[in-house]
Amino acid sequence: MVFRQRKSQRFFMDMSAAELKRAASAPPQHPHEEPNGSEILVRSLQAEGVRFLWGYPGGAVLYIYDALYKQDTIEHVLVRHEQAAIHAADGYARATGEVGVALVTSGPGVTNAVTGIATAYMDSIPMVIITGQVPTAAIGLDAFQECDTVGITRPIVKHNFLVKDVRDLALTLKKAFHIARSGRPGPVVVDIPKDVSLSRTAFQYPATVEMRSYNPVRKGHGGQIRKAVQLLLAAKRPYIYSGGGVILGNASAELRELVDLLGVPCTNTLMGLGAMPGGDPKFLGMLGMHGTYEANMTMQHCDVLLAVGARFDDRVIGNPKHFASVERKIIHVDIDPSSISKRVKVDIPIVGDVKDVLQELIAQIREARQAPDAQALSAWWGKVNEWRKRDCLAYRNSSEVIKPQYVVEKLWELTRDSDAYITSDVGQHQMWAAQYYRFDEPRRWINSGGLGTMGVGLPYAMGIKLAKPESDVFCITGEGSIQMCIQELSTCLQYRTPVKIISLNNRYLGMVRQWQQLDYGGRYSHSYMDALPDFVKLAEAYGHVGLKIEKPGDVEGALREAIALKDRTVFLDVRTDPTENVWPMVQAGKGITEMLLGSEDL
Ligand SMILES: Cc1cc2nc3c(=O)[nH]c(=O)nc-3n(C[C@H](O)[C@H](O)[C@H](O)COP(=O)(O)OP(=O)(O)OC[C@H]3O[C@@H](n4cnc5c(N)ncnc54)[C@H](O)[C@@H]3O)c2cc1C
Ligand SMILES: Cc1ncc(C[n+]2csc(CCOP(=O)(O)OP(=O)(O)O)c2C)c(N)n1
Ligand SMILES: [Mg+2]
Repeated sequence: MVFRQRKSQRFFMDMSAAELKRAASAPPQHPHEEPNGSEILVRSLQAEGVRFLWGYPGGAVLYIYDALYKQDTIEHVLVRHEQAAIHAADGYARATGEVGVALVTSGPGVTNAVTGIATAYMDSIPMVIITGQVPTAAIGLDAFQECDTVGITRPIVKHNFLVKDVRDLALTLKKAFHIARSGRPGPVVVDIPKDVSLSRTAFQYPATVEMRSYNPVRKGHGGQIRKAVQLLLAAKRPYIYSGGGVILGNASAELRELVDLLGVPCTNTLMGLGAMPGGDPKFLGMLGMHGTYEANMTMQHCDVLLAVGARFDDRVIGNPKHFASVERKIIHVDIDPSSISKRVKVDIPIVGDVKDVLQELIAQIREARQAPDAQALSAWWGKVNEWRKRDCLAYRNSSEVIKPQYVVEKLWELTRDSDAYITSDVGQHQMWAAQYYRFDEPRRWINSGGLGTMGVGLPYAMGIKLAKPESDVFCITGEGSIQMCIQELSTCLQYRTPVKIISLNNRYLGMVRQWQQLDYGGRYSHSYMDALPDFVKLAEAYGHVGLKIEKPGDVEGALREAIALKDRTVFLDVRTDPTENVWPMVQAGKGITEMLLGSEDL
């Protein structure tokens, strides 16, 4: 087997930002020549401190690939499908907080990337996607591999650029990185025609960038924060609902401090898990469609709700009329003014960065030298703990058939004290991972919430493992989802990114089957997975280890074996109960307290 000799991981990790910047300003190979657009692109990426790039070549980006060949600070990972390039860079961004960067060619390269870009957009992930374009003179002429990249991606990016002149390239890239990572983060596409990637000009990377029309607010309005403090201190039944914005804004420490300071219950959305420690007594678990009974009941019955970096998604509030049917005051902190009062009317809007705003809130509460009414708070906790007693995540384990919840619980037990990252795909397995793996830290739970894209799990894991070579990276998936990007097993081998795939194989598109059982009269239309491949052989064919697990008693041993095989990608084909459902569940159209807690509620 021939591997491309990969530079040692350490080499990249050891380079300081200053060294990367020095590489960017190194003189060109032919000093009499100005750099071409491709070299300018590479140097701009170096100036931004980019270490990894996921991509796939093609005609329109060959000059760029030539420039990549001549440098050695950025490691390019050749994926097997462009969708996976975007997902891998997206996973890297989610786990590290840095901008994820991907490179694809024009036409089919771009259209293959669309799902990845939309996935990142829906979850506000900072990314820069470089796309090749046909030469400027050929644009609009139905040229070979031409598509309107700017038009196709416009609704699924934070911003996009078509660079028509090489003299604009460095500044455009500077803007792209700035836009991607500032304010509400998001993906930015930079479309570079082939002639631009070849034309030459002087290179200077701008140190700063000013955009008159783009100035995201960081500091919250002092008066609004004061009002929020008064409301929180006067509350009898306060509740904090935090989301992906707290993770994206690196504000978990502030959230934890505020929760402790006020002594109030707190919930996280699917995207916010890890912001509060999973085992903290003030944490009520995830809320929403598959949230805990206590998290949803508390949402509906609180009198003051502080929403931080969360966008009142339909999966969270259920039927909006039911949600609005009770009186409560809502304080909403969000960096994007368009998120505020979008789905739910709020009383105190605070536009600003969650870290800045929470710090200010905490400072003002401390200054006020007041605490919420202790008696009222204790009565409120009494109610919350009553709801908690329902123990809604309890499930009946079995010694005959493997329960998916048991697999996730075991994984949590075996990895809770280690430096583990968990990715997932989309479906029932995703919900069980969210419910039964208790995330204690932010950026450890990596999944697609907004677009709900099957196929992300493996590329996410692969992207994270490259950045975190010492950490164990697990992908909890289903036999349906894993097949959407399974070709990336090949990339994992080439770049030596050993990940552990735990496929909860129920032989069904389980989440679809569950909806068909509950809402479509048990008519299981095309949700059964017949003719599945032999995943063990498939893993082996890709050069990895495959294990099939069929008995509950073998689960722990197999997980231990996979973890012990530190340097190997291991595919665990875990045959789980095909009839198991995700509980609790709020069915479509129902209010968030109208939950089904188990099959006995049917
Ligand atoms: C099968 C399936 C089932 C699901 N079930 C559930 C469920 O039961 N419960 C659930 O919660 N979700 C569920 N989801 C996910 C759901 O679809 C949404 O993705 C999720 O609820 C949105 O989370 P969020 O509100 O935290 O918003 P995010 O999409 O994470 O948005 C973050 C918000 O924070 C803001 N923000 C970003 N950065 C900052 C900053 N620095 N400062 C301030 N604000 C900032 C943004 O402007 C945005 O408004 C499910 C998804 C799938 C696929
Ligand atoms: C790309 C894509 N296509 C379709 C869907 C709709 N969908 C959501 S969950 C699901 C089933 C997933 O099956 P599997 O991966 O086996 O997971 P399970 O629900 O069985 O755990 C489907 C088809 C989706 N989310 N993404
Ligand atoms: Mg399945």
